[in-house]
Amino acid sequence: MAPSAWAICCLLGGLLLHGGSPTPGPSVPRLRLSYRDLLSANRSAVFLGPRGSLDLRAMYLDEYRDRLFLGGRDAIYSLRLDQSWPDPREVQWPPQPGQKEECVRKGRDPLVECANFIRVLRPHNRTHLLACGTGAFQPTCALITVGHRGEHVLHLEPSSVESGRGRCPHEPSSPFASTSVGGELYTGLTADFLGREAMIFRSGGPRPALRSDSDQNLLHDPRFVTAARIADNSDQDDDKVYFFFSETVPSPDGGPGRVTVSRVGRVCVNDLGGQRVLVSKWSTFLKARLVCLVPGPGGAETHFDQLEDVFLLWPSSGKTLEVYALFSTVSAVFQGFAVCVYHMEDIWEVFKGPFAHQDGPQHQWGPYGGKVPFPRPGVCPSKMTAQPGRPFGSTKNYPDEVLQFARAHPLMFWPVRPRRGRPVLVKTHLAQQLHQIVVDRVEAEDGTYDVIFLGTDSGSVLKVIALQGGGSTESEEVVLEELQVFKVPTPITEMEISVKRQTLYVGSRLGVARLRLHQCETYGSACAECCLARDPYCAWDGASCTRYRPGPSKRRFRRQDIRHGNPALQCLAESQEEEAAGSAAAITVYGTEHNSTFLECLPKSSQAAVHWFVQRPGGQGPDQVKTDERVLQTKQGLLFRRLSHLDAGIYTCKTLEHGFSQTVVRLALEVIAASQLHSLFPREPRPEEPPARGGLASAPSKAWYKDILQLIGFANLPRVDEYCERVWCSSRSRGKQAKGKSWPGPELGKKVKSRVQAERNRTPREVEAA
Ligand SMILES: *[C@@H]1O[C@H](CO)[C@@H](O)[C@H](O)[C@H]1NC(C)=O
Ligand SMILES: *[C@@H]1O[C@H](CO)[C@@H](O)[C@H](O)[C@H]1NC(C)=O
Ligand SMILES: CC(=O)N[C@H]1CO[C@H](CO)[C@@H](O)[C@@H]1O
Repeated sequence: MAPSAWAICCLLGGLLLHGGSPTPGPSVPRLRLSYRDLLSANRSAVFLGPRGSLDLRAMYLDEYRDRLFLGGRDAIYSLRLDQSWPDPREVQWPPQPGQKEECVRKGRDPLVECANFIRVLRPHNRTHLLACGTGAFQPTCALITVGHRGEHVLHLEPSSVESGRGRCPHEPSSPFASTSVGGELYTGLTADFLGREAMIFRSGGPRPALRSDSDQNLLHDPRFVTAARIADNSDQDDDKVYFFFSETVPSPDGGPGRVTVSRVGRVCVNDLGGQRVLVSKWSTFLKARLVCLVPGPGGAETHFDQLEDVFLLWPSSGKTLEVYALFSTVSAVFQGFAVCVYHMEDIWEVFKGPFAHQDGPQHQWGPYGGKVPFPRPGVCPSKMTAQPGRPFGSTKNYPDEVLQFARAHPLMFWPVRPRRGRPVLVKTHLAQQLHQIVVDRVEAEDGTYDVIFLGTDSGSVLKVIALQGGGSTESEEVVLEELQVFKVPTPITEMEISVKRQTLYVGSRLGVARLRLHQCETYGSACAECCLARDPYCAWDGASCTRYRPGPSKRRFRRQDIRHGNPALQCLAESQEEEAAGSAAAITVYGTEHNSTFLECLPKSSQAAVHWFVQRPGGQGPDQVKTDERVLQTKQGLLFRRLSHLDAGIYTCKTLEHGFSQTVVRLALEVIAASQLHSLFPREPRPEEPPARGGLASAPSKAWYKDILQLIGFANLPRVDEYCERVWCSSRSRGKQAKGKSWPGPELGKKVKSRVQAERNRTPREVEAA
């Protein structure tokens, strides 16, 4: 049974997803790898903890110790990166006795809120980490012994447990950013029980704690995203901690309402606060707007104002840091995402520029035009300020006038504009939301590329390159792969890259996955397939698609063309060989007259256009297959709804991508006449005969086929879909790359099956059902 169900679900997949057109747009991932594809190819491995879910809230990648630390619900984990994955160590850290009950008594949710959700995991010194958790709405911190490099220990120092107020939010999920510098913890958070008192806070060292001036309204409902220490120059005294966040501020033109804007803010590491003004408060805090917009016709701009995530791309020596920022729109009309890149130099320039000034709440903002006191507000006490006769060695020596000015003018007038003035990547019609960004700068044969990894809300990672067009500002986007890292759809909340290990660590609430950045053999075993993939990590080495490593001397010519993906130039000799090999092998499949049949063709790339050709016995050269309501071309192959004996012939499925044509499969279709079949099957199939998997079924059953015909009614689409999913598509994906689907009965079935089996052994990739 089941042949027609197969046909229907493929038909639906084809029609619903593509409206019949075989060429999807460029922003469709060229390759989609399912959860099982990734596991079976050893591309990924997942750690969900002993209870099947970690409720992950924090992740710290420690490349020095070769360990990954995870903060979950009531527990901390340590995984080794250099040994077999994951070999975990676990420390249980539930709330203190009584805290959980108090949390419930205060009206908090016992399951979702009243536990110790670990949100801070930061280095403390060479043997210890600082960990802080929400402690069932009573934030708590402790030191965790992790041992020296090479040891794999993990335990909590009971004597170190103390209040974590200001260092960890009360809520398990409120936006939060932290970083540690010299044993001190910098946090951007809402620090009170009700989640209203937003601040930037520093604590944990010998110096007294420092916080934001709350009366000044320096931060408007901030959503902190990232915090990091950045050295502005070689003078360590000038080091600052930068915070990236969004705010909801009163309309900047003095009008009614509030708007969301994104910010970069900073404080000096050596800030000690003021002596009479701003005591125990930041005296060097400044912030500037980050702009990410697409200019439109007639000045209509599309703004991406909500900051989702930030990745700092540290340069090889001699260049400045680049800030990759992922934004979303706050528009109610449409959902869009953009990636903008900022040069640290441009951020510094904005902080050196004029301060923003407003004469009163109803007035417009303008550049401050008066005299700015010395030392310039926001400047760290350093060689610059400590001049002879001007003893400004500490912010405590700063004149009151300077501190008053800093208090009144925390905002810079100019916004920070992205490199090239526009996003490198814009995504507007995504079915998914984007939450996380990580970037890897990769050397390829024809230049350097930034490979962007984007974590979605459906448990997958998109691997994208953005190519800058020569001269023009437009960029071309290539979605190389979509990798379904988690089995079930779950938002990606953490992403860290280890360039050393060529690995991405991807976290969701459920757990964490280790994902290899590339697996070149996935693209196929032909030069053209490798070239069309346009993956900067991969090149054709003459025999296979392998990792490209730039070397000082080009030992061997590597074929790669990221910019154009043109295999015609790169793979001329190889492609002729491949084409010759392609025409040699044709798999025979059988169909029965008057029944439906299906010829499967699953190109690796979803960006290729598919064309079918047929060579009829005794006919002229191959003709393109004419489709009509009897012969349909779907995303998965060619469907004959009612086979005629004239359909017999050799069918070739070819793909066209970047002007390059490739043969995916050649199938010799033999049509068995209806009369002939009766002599083959004088009896009904025995009921105990199980239907074969992957479309190879025993003799058809009339009653069943009728059921399907009824279901075909288009009003019943969801049900048909569901039906296919359960009965047929799921078994199909188990059936892997079966090239021909037919149901001639047990005898002929065996013959086809053995061929298909051989195919399976050759191609490890699975393709998920539509
Ligand atoms: C999978 O990857 C791990 C780590 O890279 C390696 O140790 C292991 O041998 C691999 N397994 C297979 C079947 O390739
Ligand atoms: C790290 O800090 C802990 C607690 O302050 C201390 O006991 C330990 O000796 C320190 N380790 C090193 C290597 O300084
Ligand atoms: C639905 C349909 O036409 N099924 C036919 C498939 O072929 C066999 C053999 O000729 C017929 O018995 C079925 O009725």
